[in-house]
Amino acid sequence: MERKASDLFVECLEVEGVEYVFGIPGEETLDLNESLANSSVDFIPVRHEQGGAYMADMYGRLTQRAGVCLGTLGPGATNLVTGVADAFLDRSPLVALTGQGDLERMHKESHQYIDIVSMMKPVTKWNARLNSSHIIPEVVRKAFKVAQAQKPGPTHIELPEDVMAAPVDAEPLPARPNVRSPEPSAPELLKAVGIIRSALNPVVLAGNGVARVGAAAALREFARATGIGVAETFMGKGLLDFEDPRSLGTVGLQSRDYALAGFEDADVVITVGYDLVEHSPSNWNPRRDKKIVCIDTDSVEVDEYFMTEVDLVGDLYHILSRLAEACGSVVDTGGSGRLNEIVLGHFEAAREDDRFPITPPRALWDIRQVLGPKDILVSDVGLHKLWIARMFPAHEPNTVMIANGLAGMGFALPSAIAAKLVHPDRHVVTVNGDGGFLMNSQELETAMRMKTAIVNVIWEDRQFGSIVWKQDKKFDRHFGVDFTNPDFVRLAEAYGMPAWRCESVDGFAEHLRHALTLDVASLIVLPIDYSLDVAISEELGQETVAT
Ligand SMILES: Cc1ncc(C[n+]2csc(CCOP(=O)(O)OP(=O)(O)O)c2C)c(N)n1
Repeated sequence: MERKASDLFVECLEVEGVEYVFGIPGEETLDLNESLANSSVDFIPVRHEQGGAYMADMYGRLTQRAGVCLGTLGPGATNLVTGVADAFLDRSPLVALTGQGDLERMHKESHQYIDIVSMMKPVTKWNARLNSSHIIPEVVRKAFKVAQAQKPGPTHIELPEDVMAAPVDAEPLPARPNVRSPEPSAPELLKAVGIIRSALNPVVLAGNGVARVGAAAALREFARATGIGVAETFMGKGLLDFEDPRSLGTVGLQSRDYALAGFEDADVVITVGYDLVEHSPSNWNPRRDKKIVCIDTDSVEVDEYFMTEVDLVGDLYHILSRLAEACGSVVDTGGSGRLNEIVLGHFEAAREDDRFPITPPRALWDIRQVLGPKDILVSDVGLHKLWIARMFPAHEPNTVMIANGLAGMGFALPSAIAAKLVHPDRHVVTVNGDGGFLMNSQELETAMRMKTAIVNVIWEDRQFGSIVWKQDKKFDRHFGVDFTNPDFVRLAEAYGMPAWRCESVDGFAEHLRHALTLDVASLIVLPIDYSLDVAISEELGQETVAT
């Protein structure tokens, strides 16, 4: 049946199961937006394309189906880039759509034209210009297939205006579930079993990949069956319930984290879904003497500190289940609970900490008390992120959402909106610095309009806290990091949003409890005292991360 290319394009999105397109239309996306308006796909206008990209990113993280965002040509597309790059480094499936001028004006200087396909190349797994309406079914199918394949990430399609308005006679290709990963060969599995069974002090380092493919249950069973302790990266928080006796805590903030979780004494490290982009292996294998059994969904990066004995590439659930059976409880187990003892000890003690402005551990303690095990805490990027990553105890995977690849400020608010759309039945709370919050605060309007009842907590210190922390350590002073804030309560109220400023330490939990009963988004300003060093104790060593 002949129809407009943009109609066919949107039919292809429908076949892919797309629920939302987050973005801002432009004069060069008029046909596409009209086709979206006539479809089952919800177009969600956002207030900055970066916000739309972060929403698509979080939708992808939580569903493993590509989130879709849209910007027009030129400035709309350049505004998308940071969110797309975040999805790239955090391995989140996303399809970015950008408008473009007519094919006939791309060879010359013309209004708002820049080469967006080249610009998006380094932050996508694949991208293309749609230079003919007949290729729409293939291009859309490919964009989703590539974005959703392990390791997932963003793809990008550029949509020239004249192509989208052209008549076309084609049908969408059927969506297909992504191909299951291959099984490791029997010799590879046997080699891994041999290494694990003969290890003296094995430990597991589990990362984002496990949460991504929903293999936490298999990891828990592997840990239970073998008795081997599991340390988690920031993005792996909750893969084991922190109360699980095999949980060694969240590693990566400081030099002694790994030692205190048992890595110094480990002869074998089993990495599962571990991405080097989160934290370099030089931190836990400085002498390059660990035997590494690497379990991942795809062939791993080469790094001189990460020379693996055996790579088990494939379906993590399957591989972990096979290893759990084959390794049983015959192994010696390494790992040390010392990191957890120190960190959780401080966390527990914080319940009695009545200082105001509040200290980070007390604030986190209050949040943990009011959130259920499956509720979601989204962290922005800054010193608060380091506190959350290190200390906030998680029960389930994908309940503490941390951007740790690109780590861009301004992530929390827009992505929390998407988290609430995906999980309307769960509470979603964001913690932000006052620096990062203002980077995407315009999405408060989107939250109100979408009726996504998220609670935004701003830790207010009127500084770029993590930079202050680093400068003070390096130069004994800080500079270029102080600012003033708007009255955040009145800012939120201007959007029609209930908001409160905490005036006492007990006020925070009271406001938070109340906010979580509301069916609209809300905001809490919490004066924070960052004089307590996130390093907590000298025993934990020097910091080794950048926020
Ligand atoms: C978009 C972006 N710009 C700059 C940085 C570098 N950076 C990392 S943390 C930080 C300061 C964050 O300050 P704030 O949001 O107030 O949070 P706090 O550290 O005080 O908790 C900066 C500037 C970044 N990660 N992302």
